[in-house]
Amino acid sequence: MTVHDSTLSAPPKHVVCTICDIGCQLRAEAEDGKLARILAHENPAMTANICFKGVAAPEIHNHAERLRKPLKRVGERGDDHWEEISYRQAMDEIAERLAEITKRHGPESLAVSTSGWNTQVTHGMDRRFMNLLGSPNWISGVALCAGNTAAVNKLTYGWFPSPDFAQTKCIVLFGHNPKKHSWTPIYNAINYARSQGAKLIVLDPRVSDQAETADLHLRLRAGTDAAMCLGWLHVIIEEQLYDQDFVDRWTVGFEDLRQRVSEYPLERVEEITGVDRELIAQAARLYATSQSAVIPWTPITDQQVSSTSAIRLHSILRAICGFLDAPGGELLGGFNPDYIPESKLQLHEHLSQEQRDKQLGSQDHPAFTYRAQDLLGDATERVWGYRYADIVMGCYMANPSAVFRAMATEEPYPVKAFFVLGNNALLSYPNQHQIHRGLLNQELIVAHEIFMTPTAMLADYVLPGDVFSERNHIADSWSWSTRMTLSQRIVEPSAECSSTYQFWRDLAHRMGFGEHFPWDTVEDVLDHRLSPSGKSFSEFESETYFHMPPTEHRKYEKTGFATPSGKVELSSSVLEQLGFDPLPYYREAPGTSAEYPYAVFTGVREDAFFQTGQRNIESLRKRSPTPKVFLHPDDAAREGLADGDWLRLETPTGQVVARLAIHDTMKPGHLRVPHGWWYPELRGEQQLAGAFLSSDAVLCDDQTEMLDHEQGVPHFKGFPGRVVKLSEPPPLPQRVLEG
Ligand SMILES: Nc1nc2c(c(=O)[nH]1)N[C@H]1C(S)=C(S)[C@@H](COP(=O)(O)OP(=O)(O)OC[C@H]3O[C@@H](n4cnc5c(=O)[nH]c(N)nc54)[C@H](O)[C@@H]3O)O[C@H]1N2
Ligand SMILES: Nc1nc2c(c(=O)[nH]1)N[C@H]1C(S)=C(S)[C@@H](COP(=O)(O)OP(=O)(O)OC[C@H]3O[C@@H](n4cnc5c(=O)[nH]c(N)nc54)[C@H](O)[C@@H]3O)O[C@H]1N2
Ligand code: SF4
Ligand SMILES: [Mo]
Repeated sequence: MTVHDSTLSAPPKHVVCTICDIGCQLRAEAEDGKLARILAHENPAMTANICFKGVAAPEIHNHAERLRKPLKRVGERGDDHWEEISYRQAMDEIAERLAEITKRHGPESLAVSTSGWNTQVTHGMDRRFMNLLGSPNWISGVALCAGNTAAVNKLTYGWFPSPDFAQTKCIVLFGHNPKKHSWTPIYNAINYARSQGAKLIVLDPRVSDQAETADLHLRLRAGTDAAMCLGWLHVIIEEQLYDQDFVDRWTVGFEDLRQRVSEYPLERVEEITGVDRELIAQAARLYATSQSAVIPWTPITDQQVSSTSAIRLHSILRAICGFLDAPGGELLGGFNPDYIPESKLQLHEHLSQEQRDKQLGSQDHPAFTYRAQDLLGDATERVWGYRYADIVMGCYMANPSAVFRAMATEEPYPVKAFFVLGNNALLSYPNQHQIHRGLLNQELIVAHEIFMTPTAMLADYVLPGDVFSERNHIADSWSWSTRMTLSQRIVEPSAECSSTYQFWRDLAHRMGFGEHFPWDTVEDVLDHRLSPSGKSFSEFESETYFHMPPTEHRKYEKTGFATPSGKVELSSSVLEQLGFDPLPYYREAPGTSAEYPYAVFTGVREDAFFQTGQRNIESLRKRSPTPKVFLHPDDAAREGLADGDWLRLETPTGQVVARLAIHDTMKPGHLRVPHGWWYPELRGEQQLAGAFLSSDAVLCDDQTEMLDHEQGVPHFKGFPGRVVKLSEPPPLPQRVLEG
C-alpha cells in the first residue's frame, strides 16, 4: 500500500493536475488532512489562469461519491450491486482468476484499456506486467489522441516533435481550439506567441474561439484535412517555397511526393474541402515563408479515415519547409538523460515474437502496433539510445476496435479478462454497442477508478484509485517533452485506495514475477527513474519543481533521423514494407445522403468537463447541465427546430438525445455532438446510468470503410447523420430535462 508520511504539512506544495491529460503545474494547500485549495504557481509563466476543472479539484477529490473501498460484484454483471471487501482479498482473488483464465486461453486473453494521464503515473508498469505475462493486447484512449500521432510521426522522422511556441512566428491549428478552460497551457502559449507577433492560421469548419481572432480562417468541410494539406504542398512545391537544401540533404522520396502532389491541383482541393483556392494558396504561402512555424498536435487528424496521411502530411510540411528541430519550429527533444523513460521500464523485449504476432488488429491496421513500430527499432536505438520509443504511450498498442470485437465474438481468439484503469472504456471508443457486448462476454473485469462509471458498473472488482493530491510524481509528458515537473503528495489517500503503480506491482508479486517489480513504493520507482541524475526523489523535491536540459537544435546533423534510411522519409519505407501506399493521399469517407444529410463531428470539448468525467460534480455540472447538439440557424429553420428543443440525432449506427443549440458559428450542413455524456444521477434508475442515451460513441461506426486503413482509427469528423424533432420529451427525469 501507499507509504504514509506523518509529516504532511499545510504550506502549499507543487502539484501537476491530472484531471485532464495536459498536466498543468499548480500549487495546492491542504487543511485538516483534505485538499482545500488550488493556487496558481509562483512561476509567472504558469500563473495566467487556472481552468474550471482545476479549481474544482478539492470538490472532486473530497467528493462523497469517491470510491474508497474495493468492491466485488454480487448479482448479474452490470446490475450495480456490490459488497465491500479488503484490498488484499480483491488482489488475491483477481490474481487467482487471471492465472486460471490465462492458463485456459493463453496470456493474450487479457486485454487492458487505459488512458492518457493515468498511464503516465503508472510508470510503464502495466506494459511491464503484460510483457512478462505475454499479452500484447494493451489499448488506450491515446489510440485516438496524440498516442497515434506519435506513432505515425515516427514513421516519417523517428520522433514526435513538440512545438516551440515561445519563439515561433506562425501557428497553424488544424481544428485544435485551445481555450481558457480547455488545454489552458497551450491557450496561454498561443497568446504569448501572438503577443510576440506570431501569425495564426486556423482550419476549422466552424468559427471556433481561435478562428475568431485568426489571421486566416479556412472553413473546410469536416474530414478533409488531408486534402487540404495536399493542396498546401501543391502550392509550396510548385512555387518552390520549400527548403531546397534540407530536402536535398535530409529527405528521401521528394520526387515521388512531387508526383503525388501533382494529382491535387487547387481546383480539386477546393472541390473537396469547400475552401476558396486563393485562400488555400495564401495560407500555404504564409506558412512556408514564415521565418519559423508550428503545426501543433491536433486530435482532429487523429480521428478521420485519412488520419495516417493527414498526420504524415503535417510531418512532411514541417520537414520540407525547414522547421524540424529549428528555433521556433518543431523540436525533436529525445529522451531526457536524467530520467529513465517508460519505454525502458516497459520491458517490451520480454514479449516473444509469437505473442507480438497475436497483437489484435496488427494484421489489418499495423501503424501503431508492434508490427510497424518494430521496423523502427534499430534506427531508434541508433539515434535515441533505446530500442523502444513509446512516446505518449501510443507506439506499441493493439487496435481498440479489434480488441472489443475479439471480446465480443472470440475471433480470432477469445479475450476473456479485461482490466480498465482510469478509462471509461464503454463510452471512449467507437461502436459502443460492440464494446458493451464485449464486456458482457468477459469472465473477469477489473476497474481501477475514482468514481463509479458505466464501465466500472460492468466490472467484477472495482478498485478505488488515488488522485494527484495523494501521490508523489515527476511528470515528463510520456517523453513527449524533456521537462520534468514535480507533483507532491499533500494529503493521505484512504487506506484501501491504491495507485495504478501499486496495483500492477501487487498483482505481479501474486502472479510470480515479483522479482521484476523490486520497488515497494512509488517513491522507490521515482528514485530508480531519477538514478541517471544521481538524485533521489526527496533530493529532487527539496531542490526544484522543474528541470529541463538546455535545448539543442538540429541534432539530426550529428545522428541522422531515427528511420531506416536515416533521413526524413517523405515516402515511408515502413508503410511500403507493410504493403500500404508509402505516399500520403486523401480518401473520402462514406458521405451524406438524402436520408442522412448532415456531416456529424463529435468532440468539441466542454469547458466544464474532461471527456466522460465530472457530470457528478455540482459546480461543474451547473455550467453545462445537459448535452447539446449544435446546428446552423438555416439548418434549424429548415428542420423546424428551436433553440433548446430536445431532439434525436440518428446515424446508421445509433441514436442519442440532446438539446439543440443554434449557433451561427456552425458551418451549414454540419452537426456538432459533444463527447462523453452519461447521467451519474440516473444510477439505479436507468441501465448503466443512462450510458446509451446521449453518448457520441453509440453514433460512430467502426466497420472497415469507416476506419483509417493504416491505423484502424475511426472517422469522428464528418460521418452522416440526421436530426429528428421529438414529439415527446426523452426518457429522462424532469430534473434532467429542466437542467
Ligand atoms: N466516442 C469517443 N471516444 C473518444 C473521444 C471522443 O471524442 N469520442 N475522444 C478521445 C480522446 S481525444 C481521448 S483523450 C480519450 C480520453 O479517454 P479517457 O482519458 O479515458 O477519458 P475519460 O472518459 O475522462 O476517462 C477517464 C476516467 O478516469 C477516471 N480517473 C480520473 N482520474 C483518475 C485517477 O487519478 N486514477 C484513476 N484510477 N482513475 C481516474 C475518471 O473518473 C474517468 O472515468 O477518449 C477518446 N475517445
Ligand atoms: N475543458 C476541456 N478541455 C479539454 C478536454 C475536455 O474534455 N474538456 N479534452 C482535452 C483533450 S483529451 C483533447 S484531445 C483536446 C481536444 O480539444 P481540441 O483539440 O480543441 O478539439 P475539439 O474541441 O474536439 O475540436 C476543435 C475544433 O475542431 C473543429 N473540427 C471539427 N471537425 C473538424 C475537421 O474535420 N477538421 C478540422 N480542421 N477541424 C474540425 C471543431 O469545429 C472545433 O472547433 O481538449 C483537451 N482539453
Ligand atoms: S487544463 Fe485544467 S484540468 Fe487540465 S491539467 Fe490544467 S488545471 Fe487540470
Ligand atoms: Mo484527447
